[in-house]
Formats: sequence, structure tokens, C-alpha cells
Amino acid sequence: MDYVEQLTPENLKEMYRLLVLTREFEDRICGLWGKGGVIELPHGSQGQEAIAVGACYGLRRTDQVMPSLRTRGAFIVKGVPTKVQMAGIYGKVTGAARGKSTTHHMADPQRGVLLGTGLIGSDITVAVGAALAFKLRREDNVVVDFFGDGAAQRGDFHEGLNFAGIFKLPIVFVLENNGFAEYTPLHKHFAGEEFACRAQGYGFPGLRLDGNDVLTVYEAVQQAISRARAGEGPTLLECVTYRYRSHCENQRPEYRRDPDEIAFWQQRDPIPRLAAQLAKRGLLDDEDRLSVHAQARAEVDAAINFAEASPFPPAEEVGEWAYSPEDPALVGGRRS
Ligand SMILES: Cc1ncc(C[n+]2csc(CCOP(=O)(O)OP(=O)(O)O)c2C)c(N)n1
Repeated sequence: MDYVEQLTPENLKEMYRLLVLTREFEDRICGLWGKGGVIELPHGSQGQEAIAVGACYGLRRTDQVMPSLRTRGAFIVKGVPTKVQMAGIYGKVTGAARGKSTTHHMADPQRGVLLGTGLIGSDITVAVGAALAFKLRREDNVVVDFFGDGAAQRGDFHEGLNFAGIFKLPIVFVLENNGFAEYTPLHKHFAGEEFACRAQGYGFPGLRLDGNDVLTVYEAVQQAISRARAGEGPTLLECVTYRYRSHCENQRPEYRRDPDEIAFWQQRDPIPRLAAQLAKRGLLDDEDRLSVHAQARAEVDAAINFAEASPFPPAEEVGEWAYSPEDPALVGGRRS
């Protein structure tokens, strides 16, 4: 089935809007970092937005995503309001974690956003557990699990993919191969040609694809989801991309980037690429494009204003919601 063929002009324009909004959001928080207000240390996803947007577009509300550090687009597509995300970034009570955490390690169970662990790679086995729960409950939902090339070098990757393969779990492993694991370029932590072929060792398909083309990502993920919903098990998708910014905003420019390398990737930037595809089909002219960008700026402005105007959580809440209220011994964060 060709899933891209079935997208309507409105769907395609909406994908463009989501890419632009994700980029705008990330650019703004990176720009605000260090100037007071923003307490989340931004780990920018600029350059690799097509992966999260392409993978999450078309997911059901009941499908779950396990975010990576660079899946701002997943929160946006899954419908976590930008003002709630921004409030979390400012540590305000109106954020998803009521000021207890930023958008790193934030969850939104109603929208199917799972809570990661903060330990690179260990989210993979948590996501596999969520897929196992779907299977045990006989629900035809899927889990989309995002992680980087560095995470794929940890033992959790092997344990998670092996388990998911054995039990044919409904999960799509989306590996964001952006060429770096923190400071370490790919060639220094990987002697292989590609990650996708590892899937063969776990008994399911693996595919390496252009992670900067939102429609390529969408097609591959939709195919994998259809396999997963049909009970045929997981797929590993290695999405090749590049991140423009440093690992995170408080780092010195630790790796000297080759200007030719940056120029190479800028020519493949997911946003102008989709704009060109839409323009070719007569779906987006210059005026539309400027209007999408202006709307994204206005939405992020409103989110920043909301976050700045929101209060910090009251001190009395410090022990609340830290433990499961279902455990009577731990209610209110205190052992009785
Ligand atoms: C177990 C563990 N080791 C180290 C870290 C610190 N750390 C945070 S992100 C990161 C790099 C992850 O690289 P990759 O998975 O390729 O994702 P990317 O940052 O490139 O998107 C590291 C080493 C961590 N969070 N957990």
C-alpha cells in the first residue's frame, strides 16, 4: 500500500505546518536559554524534525510514543499543547509535570506520550514493555519508540529488540541516526555500515531510510504500523539525519563541524524540501509559506507569554505525585 498517495492536500499542508512549528519552537527555546526563565537545557532537534513529524502523523490517540531527547515534533503531533510544553520548560505549575520536570522526562498518558527514564537506551525496554501490555490486553495499538545511534550501542537495544522479536510485539523502533552520540561522531562508536541490518538478527525487518524526507519517513512508519497492528511484530527503521546544533545548549562548540558537511545537510533540510514538493504540486506558494511561518511564530509567542505568566508550583506540592497514590504506604510522597 502506498500511504503517501492517500494523503490529501490538507494532510500535506498540515505536515508542513507541523515541521515549521517544531523548528520555530526549538529555535526559540535555544535562543532563550541562558537569559533567565527557561530552566530546561535545550537539546535541539533542528534538522531532524522530519523523523518525529513523519512517524507520528496519523497515529491514533491510543498509540503510544516513547520520546528521545530530540522528539519535540512527537509532542507537537501527539497534541501536547505548545503552551503546556513551554510552561514545563519554564518549570511552571501549568507544565505537564506541574513544574516537577521539564519536557525532558515529561509524560502525557492521555495523549499516549510515555515517560522516558533519562538513561540513554533504557527507554527501549520500557517501550517494549508498553507494547507487551498492548498485546496482553489484545488492543491493536502500537508503540513508536525513538532513540539515537548512541542509544543503539547499549545493551538495552539488544535486550529490547530481541524480546520484541520473540513475542512479535506491536512496536516500531525509530532510530534517529544523526551522526553523533553526544560528542562522539558515528565513525568513532560504530564500525558497521548500517544499523538497519541488525533487525535481521532479531527476526524482523529493518530499513535504512532518508530521515530528512518527511514523506519517506511517513510511508515507512505507516507500513511498519500496519505490520504491527496485524500481529506480525516489530520493524526497525534507521532514519539517517543530521543535527545542526551542538548536543545541548550549554556545551562549548566541542566538535568542529566541517562547513561542507553542514552545507550538504542544509541542502537536504526537511522544511524547504517539503515546501518544494508542495509548491511543485501547486499546494504552497510564497504567501502561504510566509503565513505558515508567521502563524508558528505567533503560536510560540503565545506559549512563551503563557509560561512567563504562569506561577511556579507551591512549595507544599513538593512531595506530591512523586509516588503512586495507589500504594497506600506512599500516599502524598510520605511513608505512613
Ligand atoms: C546511560 C547514559 N549515559 C550517558 C548519558 C548522557 N547522555 C545524554 S544524551 C547522550 C548521547 C546520546 O546519543 P544518541 O543516542 O546518539 O542521541 P542524540 O543525542 O545524538 O540525539 C548521552 C551520552 C545518559 N543520559 N545516559
